[in-house]
Amino acid sequence: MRTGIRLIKNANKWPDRKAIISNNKSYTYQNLLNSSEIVATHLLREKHDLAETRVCFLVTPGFEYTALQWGIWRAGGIAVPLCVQHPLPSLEYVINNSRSEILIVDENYIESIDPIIKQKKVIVYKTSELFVKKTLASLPIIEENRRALILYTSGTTSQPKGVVTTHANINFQIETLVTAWRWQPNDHIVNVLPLHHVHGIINIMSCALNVGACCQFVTKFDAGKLWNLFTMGKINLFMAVPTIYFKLIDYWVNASAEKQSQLSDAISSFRLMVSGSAALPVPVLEKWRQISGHTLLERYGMTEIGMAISNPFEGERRPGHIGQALPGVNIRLWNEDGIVEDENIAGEIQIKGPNVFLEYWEKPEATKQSFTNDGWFKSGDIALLSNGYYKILGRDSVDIIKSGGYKISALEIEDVIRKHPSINDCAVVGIPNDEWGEIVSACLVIAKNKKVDIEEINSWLKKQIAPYKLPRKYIFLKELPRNVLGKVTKNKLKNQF
Ligand code: MCA
Ligand code: AMP
Repeated sequence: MRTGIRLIKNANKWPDRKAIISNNKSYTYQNLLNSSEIVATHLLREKHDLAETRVCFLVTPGFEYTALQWGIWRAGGIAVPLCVQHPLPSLEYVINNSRSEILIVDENYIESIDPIIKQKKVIVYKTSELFVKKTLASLPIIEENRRALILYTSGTTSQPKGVVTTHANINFQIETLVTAWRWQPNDHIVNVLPLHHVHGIINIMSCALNVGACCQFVTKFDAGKLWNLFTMGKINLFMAVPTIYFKLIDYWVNASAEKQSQLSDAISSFRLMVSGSAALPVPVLEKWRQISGHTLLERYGMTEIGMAISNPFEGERRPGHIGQALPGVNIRLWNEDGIVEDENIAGEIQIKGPNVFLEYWEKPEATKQSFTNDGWFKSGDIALLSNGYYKILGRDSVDIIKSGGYKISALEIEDVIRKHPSINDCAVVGIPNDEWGEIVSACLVIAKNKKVDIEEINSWLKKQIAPYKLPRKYIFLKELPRNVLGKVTKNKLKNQF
């Protein structure tokens, strides 16, 4: 076999096992191997190796998505998944910033990206074109240390940065979770998460496919439909963001007593249920325990590091805590006094290990800034250790918002809003919310003699930013509260909502 990509190597061990269910169809590992080889052949054209060419793809989660990702890797390319909910400017940003040379698009998104196609800067394929059989090319050998994936993440800069992970990073990120959470070939997981983030791509899809398990895709989250799927009796593993558990609870609470007991029965025999991407509120954990008999396993991760800290598979899963370092991952807390040696003292979570990303794409200065001089990645999350378990206290930046599990930059939204002709100034903050974690909220200063209509602002914004970044609350002020240095006092502003 001619590849160093662990997922491909492993798939050859169990070709006949069921790998994927999507669109009511089942696919084996052999189907994945065959299709990804065809995709790789098409992408290579006459070349021997894509040699880390960036390949963007705007594709609905499912079998084709997975085969394309594998095909890009097998041809030697870097996979750059695009968010299917993003409006044109956000897609354009990722395609241009990654300097992608190839763009793969599902038929149903073609029209929406017509202006990009017309620019003719990238080679565009319709997804179906890459699955047409042809004489197979000889595929390059992919070394583990080659770049594999770029995921865009929002941070303390206005525009998202491309997080580059290598095949070695990905192999390790998968391996540590497979070990810690005891992934098994008989596992059957449902994936309701978007596939432009680590949670959906690594924790669910890739862990399942690494062990010969089955990953079933649902392309749009719907609490009722998901509960229905749970009652079919096939699924035994579930992972999601806290907002999804909140919505599943809401559905259960509103069901009849008979239905409630049917739903609870369906999930009581699951092997494992995991929550992450944002803080799991203790009341949600408690209610889910009452409904399902499961204590949700809460874990902590980040695009730059995959998963780093987790409650145990066996042993105490402590509500309100994220657990302990995963196997092979080094964690320390750091504050202005240096490394935190004692329990109950707050510090920034810093991470070192084979899970940590290679670089921010073409941003050497930002990459350097995100590590300490002795090579630890600075997460920006503040935590303490309490009786051997880490507990998150907050973030060091008020400009990062977590809503529905998505990381959102307040600065990015502010930059867009300020371009509106009726708005003089604005500040965006995250307001705590039981369902969403935080709600994106904007304070607007209207330009003199102008009027604004929230609906008009929202539909104007929708054309420029992803729907999950839209402000859901607005207030209007004559001027923004600022400190003596002229900086907006966002914590003060939050109280005004
Ligand atoms: C949607 N709505 C919202 C928000 N999003 N309201 C407030 N805040 C929001 N963020 C509203 C819409 O306006 C609409 O309202 C209604 O909710 C339904 O909208 P829809 O778009 O259909 O939402 P949904 O499909 O129900 O989405 C909820 C979701 C989604 C499934 C929880 O947000 C999601 O997939 N989140 C997961 C993101 C993720 O994978 N993050 C991982 C990244 P109306 O009905 O009034 O019109 S973090 C990561 O990967 C790291 C490594 C880690 O640790 O895991
Ligand atoms: P992202 O950059 O989208 O990968 O999001 C990573 C961020 O999500 C982390 O830096 C944390 O702030 C947050 N996060 C992930 N898991 C948890 C958790 N279990 N509890 C609190 N915050 C979390």
